Amino acid sequence: MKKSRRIVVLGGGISGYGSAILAKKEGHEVLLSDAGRIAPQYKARLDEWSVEYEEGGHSTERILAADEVIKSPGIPDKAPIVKALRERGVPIISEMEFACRYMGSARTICITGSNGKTTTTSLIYKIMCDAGAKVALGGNIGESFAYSVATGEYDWYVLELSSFQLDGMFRFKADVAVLMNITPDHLDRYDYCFQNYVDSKMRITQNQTSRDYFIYSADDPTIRAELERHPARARELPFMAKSAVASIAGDGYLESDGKFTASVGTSIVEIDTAKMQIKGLHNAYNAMAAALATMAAGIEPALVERSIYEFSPVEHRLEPAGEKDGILYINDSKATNVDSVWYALESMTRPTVWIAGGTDKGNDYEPLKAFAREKVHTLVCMGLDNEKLVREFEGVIPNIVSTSSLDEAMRAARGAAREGDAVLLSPACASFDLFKNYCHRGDEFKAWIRDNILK
Ligand code: UMA
Ligand code: ADP
Repeated sequence: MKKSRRIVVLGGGISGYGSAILAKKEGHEVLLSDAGRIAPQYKARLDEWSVEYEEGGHSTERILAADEVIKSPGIPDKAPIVKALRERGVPIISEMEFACRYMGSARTICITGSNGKTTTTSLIYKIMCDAGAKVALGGNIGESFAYSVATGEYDWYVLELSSFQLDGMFRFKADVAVLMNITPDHLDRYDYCFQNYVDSKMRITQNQTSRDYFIYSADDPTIRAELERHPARARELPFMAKSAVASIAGDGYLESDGKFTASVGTSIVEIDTAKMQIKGLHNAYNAMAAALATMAAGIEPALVERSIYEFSPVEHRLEPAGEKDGILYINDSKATNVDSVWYALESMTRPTVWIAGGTDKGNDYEPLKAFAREKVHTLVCMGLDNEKLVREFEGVIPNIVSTSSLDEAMRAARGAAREGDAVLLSPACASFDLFKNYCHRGDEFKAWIRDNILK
């Protein structure tokens, strides 16, 4: 008989309801506890599985008596209940750590990085689906991984992993691990220490053996430095662009003519990035990583090639949002940090009106100035406090306009754009001053274009 344990799940969002249902299905005694409100659709699923839950506060004594706690990734370590659990020595794990115990012989492709996770994960998932694999998508995207383990039968799980999820993973092992890049982000959760965040990202390789694969950007100096200090045990499949590291022959290798070759053993695929629907150097990296990961999972190169060419941008990531009077509008609302905007500007082939701003996360704008000087003729600042952006780009971009609403920003952008230009929303900032989140910001941008320009 399986041993029943007292499991407490903290948080009743996507991660929490899935974990609680899986724990219940596996015969454990479960309490799900949420400090706020649980959404009606999650309550309905919890009721369906007769999972006990509480909301509007945590009943501390009962939670402290748990054998193990599954913590939702959005709950920070400084939350009083988490501190109390640590003081008591109760093990705290993530949804992934818990769910992997019950996934039988299924295998995982896990993707992390500061930028490019969702695009690369979605592309890998598409390639696997198109090839007919029994595959589920989960982690920091879509449905809960634990819920898929509880309710489905899969051979593969494609999991996007945030650093918060990796922090609660100990015995979990990725069969195929993908690390896109490491640049500063989420430092408020890591004591403002970049190395703490780097250590979290490097956990993607933990427990890997020589039978597993580790796919990573060899153009990323932080990853290279980490690997020099802690060599990987898995089979390494680096990807790179020739321009950045000319001397190393890669397993994914982008030539200056825009073609890349990716090879795993005898499987080789050649892709012309000019023919892909996702544009820019960053998307060449994403496609190389996806090609390597799926060939490592045994997918035929011809199928990999077909799906890469078919793949269109994920919403809010350099997504074309319409063209009128020779002006192309591009929605890159998900670009909430400097590195993602660097790649957006890198990929611009037209003179650009750039809309940026919002809640600044302590950004260093210096890396953006060369592309801004070369490609941007107008910067439209869109935020409640634009002072820093205006100051940083004065003398770099000829025309700078300060606005404090989307409507004002869009009118300014349309007024400044000429035939042959691009209007790019790529904010480098969080959206919380004027919008609910980045999706809301991108949706409003597209709605304005639909209602005022394309109609
Ligand atoms: N809560 C408490 N106690 C607290 C704080 C919060 O009970 O002290 C409760 C809230 O009231 C809420 C619940 O916790 O009901 C929310 O938990 P959560 O914030 O972890 O959100 P989930 O809906 O479970 O979604 C999480 C991830 N969210 C975050 O990491 C912030 C989802 O990633 C992920 O898809 C999902 O788990 C499944 O694994 C989203 C995300 O924004 C996409 N990720 C960040 C990002 O991409 O930048 C990291
Ligand atoms: P994540 O899930 O890591 O946030 P996304 O695929 O959602 O990554 O992309 C987030 C932002 O970063 C978008 O603006 C996108 O254009 C940009 N981006 C995508 N891939 C990369 C990459 N490999 N390197 C840098 N920026 C990227």
